[in-house]
Amino acid sequence: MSTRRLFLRQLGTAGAAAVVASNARGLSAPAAAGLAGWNEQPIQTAEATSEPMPPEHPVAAIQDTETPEQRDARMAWWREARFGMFIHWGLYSIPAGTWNGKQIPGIGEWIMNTASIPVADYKALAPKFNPTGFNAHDIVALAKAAGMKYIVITSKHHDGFAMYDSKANDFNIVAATPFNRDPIKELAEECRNQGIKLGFYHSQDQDWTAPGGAALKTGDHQPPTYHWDKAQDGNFQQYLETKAIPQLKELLANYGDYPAVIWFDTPTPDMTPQLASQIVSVLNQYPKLIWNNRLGGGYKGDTETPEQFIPAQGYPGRDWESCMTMNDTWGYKSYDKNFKSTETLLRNLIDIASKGGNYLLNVGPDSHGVVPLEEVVRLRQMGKWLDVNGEAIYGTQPTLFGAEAGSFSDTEKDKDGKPKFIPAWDWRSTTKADKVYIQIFKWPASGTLHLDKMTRKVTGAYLLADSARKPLKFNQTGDSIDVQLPAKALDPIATVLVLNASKVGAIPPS
Ligand code: H79
Repeated sequence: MSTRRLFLRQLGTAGAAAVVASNARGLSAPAAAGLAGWNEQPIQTAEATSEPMPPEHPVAAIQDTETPEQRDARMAWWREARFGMFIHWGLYSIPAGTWNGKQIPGIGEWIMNTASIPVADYKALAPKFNPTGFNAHDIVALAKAAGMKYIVITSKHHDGFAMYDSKANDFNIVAATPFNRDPIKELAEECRNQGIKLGFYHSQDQDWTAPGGAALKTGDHQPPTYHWDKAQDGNFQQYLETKAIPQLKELLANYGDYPAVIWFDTPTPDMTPQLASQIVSVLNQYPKLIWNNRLGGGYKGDTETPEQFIPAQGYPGRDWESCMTMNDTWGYKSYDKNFKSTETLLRNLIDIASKGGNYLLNVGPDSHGVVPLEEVVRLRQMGKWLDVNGEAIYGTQPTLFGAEAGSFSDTEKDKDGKPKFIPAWDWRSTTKADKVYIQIFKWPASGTLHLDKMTRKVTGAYLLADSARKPLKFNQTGDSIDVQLPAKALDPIATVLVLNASKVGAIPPS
């Protein structure tokens, strides 16, 4: 089996329905150069279907044994949440994209790999790390002001540096830096106080400073390990048993009722079903825990994790979460100013909600522990919109329509030769038991919003941004409805129309 197929397999996506990706910049996914099949959308090919099924797991995961009701209960808060904050923060915020005077291309947290930095040189960053500007209260308050319902922070990224007080390995923020504080503990306390969930990103497979840890290929690094320093060589199983798993145990045990989520990343073929089972045995001891589809070893986890794109049609029947950066890096890079507009970020959130997914939007604090101002500004603007319109996002079900998201081109192909998905940005829709929400991006020039296939009987209409909730006139004939809107949009980005329309009042199909 090719490495690429193995990656798809390990992400649990092989054989699922083909969907083509788009994002609000109109790029087909994954847009980043050199992604080389990693985290690609599932592609149904003869090759994929003819492959043998994944091997039996020595240990069944909780997802394999729980009832649908237990699963619904376990996933309830996450499905309600819709919007979370990803925090990528670590030693890489010191070089911030520059090494030996050279700007290093690519994502900032990959600098050690991309610039082939020797282990000893990278480890020498730790004594320089003293992020006294870090304030857990302010970051949690920022997430809340943005309307985010959970935070996922890097407890250890691929560089192997633990951002918490680890007894299992001393390359960590308490033992190896002058800072001598545990930011994860501080965040856990603040999240508890401010009523928001906390999850931990944990790079279980790649680890570039621990002997035996894996490395994905970049540049001219050589197979089979793609290491660039002898200090990285060792045994993967030993790495797991002496570092990754002991650290996972610490993370699960030492922070009270958190983590609510463990966010694994970049499984490699090293993570066999047997080795992954050792991790699953640990996870199974935390029956409320949610973990993603990136453990490896063929485990599907709880969530699909499209990275830097929004799937054209979501993942019907699966929980999913699009993670994205605001600029072009996860870890802080001083010179990356390519920030998406608040309009794009809000459209993405709405687009994702309309397809039944969550948006995990990243911030990359700098080496002082401070969130860049551009990110703060955008998050606050998103929060303002959500203050007014949040009920059209949180706890909603996907659209009853579907065609509004866009369509597959007759002529343009994506890079796999499949019809390209061209998103449309007129409106989106979300649903609740007694309401249909229409998030209008492009205000109709006619002053009338027309919907086909409105399969519920509408009993009232108003705009969320209208505090008086003035009833709007509408005319419904069968499943076709026209709503008379005011002359101008109430919000420059998205004005939300509410249609009172309950499931019970559904129009019988003619
Ligand atoms: O944590 C963030 C990324 O660091 C991590 N996942 C998100 C959430 C991630 N790791 N790997 N990848 C994403 C994709 C791998 C991309 C690669 Fe490359 C392509 C590795 C080598 C070629 C990008 C380009 C990174 C280095 C060069």
